[in-house]
Amino acid sequence: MASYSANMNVMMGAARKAAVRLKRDYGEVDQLQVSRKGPADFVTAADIRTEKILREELGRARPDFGFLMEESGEEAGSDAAKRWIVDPVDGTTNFVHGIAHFAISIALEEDGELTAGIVFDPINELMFSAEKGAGAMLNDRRIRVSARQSLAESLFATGIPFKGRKGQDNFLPAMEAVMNHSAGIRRFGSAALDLAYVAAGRYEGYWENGLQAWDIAAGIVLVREAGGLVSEVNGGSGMLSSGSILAATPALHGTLGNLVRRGEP
Ligand code: 2AM
Ligand code: CA
Repeated sequence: MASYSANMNVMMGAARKAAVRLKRDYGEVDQLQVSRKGPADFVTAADIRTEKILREELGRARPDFGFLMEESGEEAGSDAAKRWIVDPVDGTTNFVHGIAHFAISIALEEDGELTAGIVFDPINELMFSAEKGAGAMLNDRRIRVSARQSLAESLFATGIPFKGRKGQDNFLPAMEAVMNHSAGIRRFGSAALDLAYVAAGRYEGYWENGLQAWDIAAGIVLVREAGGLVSEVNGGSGMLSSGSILAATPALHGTLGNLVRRGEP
């Protein structure tokens, strides 16, 4: 049996509790597809409901910690050094469209450093978790990044810019370079799960720009604890503030960075 710290148990418990209602809501999205108003408002309500449950559960267990949450923003705690970074539903567009690929993401930041993270896919019951120094797990089993070395056999994930997200002029050349040298590119629509999949060795790497701190905070801990490397696309370390991320196995992080930045490996 895997054993977890008290904070990890708090995070996993909160996610499992919030997931009960979220799954029920997801089951109703399908029926809403046909209604004229569509599911968007309903999903916003589900998002807010999920965040409220997470806020209550985490706040009850750790009353001193602060929060950074997608829907309700920043909330200072009496312990200024600790805060939860929470995305109630990462992959909202999938949720709206009845595609079962989304997750609850919770990270713990202590003294400005990410120390723990969980990404929970409630439909497939996949609990990805990691704590600094303790490794990364998927449903109580240890996970590691992929050992694949060959770029030609490697699979990468990315996020395709949408609705004119700014500053992404370089996306098409980057994608062209990666597709010309790798086994393929996937775009599944949840940054948190993309990072969890890198941690679990499913993708060799992942890059995306224009994200928010709550999309990636937990996934960063997962990839690092699974033995992978995480930086901004330009190589810097300010992922949470810039929303730029490049995560990969140690063997391929430099190569993926080269492909994305300058079009060759
Ligand atoms: P979300 O589902 O919580 O919105 C997909 O490319 C990733 O981008 C998802 O993790 C998604 O998170 C995030 N995302 C979606 N809309 C966004 C926006 N307007 N700004 C930043 N990130 C966004
Ligand atoms: Ca998100």
